[in-house]
Amino acid sequence: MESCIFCKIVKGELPSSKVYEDVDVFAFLDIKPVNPGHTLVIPKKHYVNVHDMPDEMVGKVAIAAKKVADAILKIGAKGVNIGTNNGKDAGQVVFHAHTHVMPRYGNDKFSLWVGKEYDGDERQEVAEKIRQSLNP
Ligand code: DGP
Repeated sequence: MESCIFCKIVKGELPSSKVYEDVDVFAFLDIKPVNPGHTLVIPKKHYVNVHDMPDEMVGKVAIAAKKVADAILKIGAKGVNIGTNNGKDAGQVVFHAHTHVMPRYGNDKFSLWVGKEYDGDERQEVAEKIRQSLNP
C-alpha cells in the first residue's frame, strides 16, 4: 500500500534495522523497544492485521517470530513475549499486520495486563458465545 510505512520499510524506501527476511516475511527492530532487540515480524504483503491475513500467512509469520524469539533467547534474554495488537481498541497503531517479539528480563519493569474477575455466570456465558461463534 502506497502510504504504509511498513510497506516502505519492506521495499527499502524507509530505513530499518533488519534482522530476518525470507520470501514472505520481513523482521526489523521496533523504534520504540520495550527492551533492546524488540522486533517486529511482518508479512511483506500488506494486510491490515491478523483478521485480514490468510491462515497460511499467519503460520509463516508465527514461524518466523519463533525463529527470531529463539535467536533473542540465545543472545541473553531470559524470556520472550510474542504478541499482536489487532484493531485500534487493542492498541494497534500501525495498520500493517505485525507481531511483536519482545525480549524480557526479570527486572525490566515492563508490566503486562492485570486480570479481572468474572461476575457470576459470565465466564460460562462468554465461553458459550465464543463456542457458538466458532461453530455457528
Ligand atoms: P502497534 O501498537 O502494535 O501497532 O505497534 C506499532 C509499533 O511500530 C510500535 O511499537 C512502534 C513501531 N514503529 C512505528 N513506526 C515505526 C517505524 O517507522 N520504524 C520502526 N522500526 N518501528 C516503527
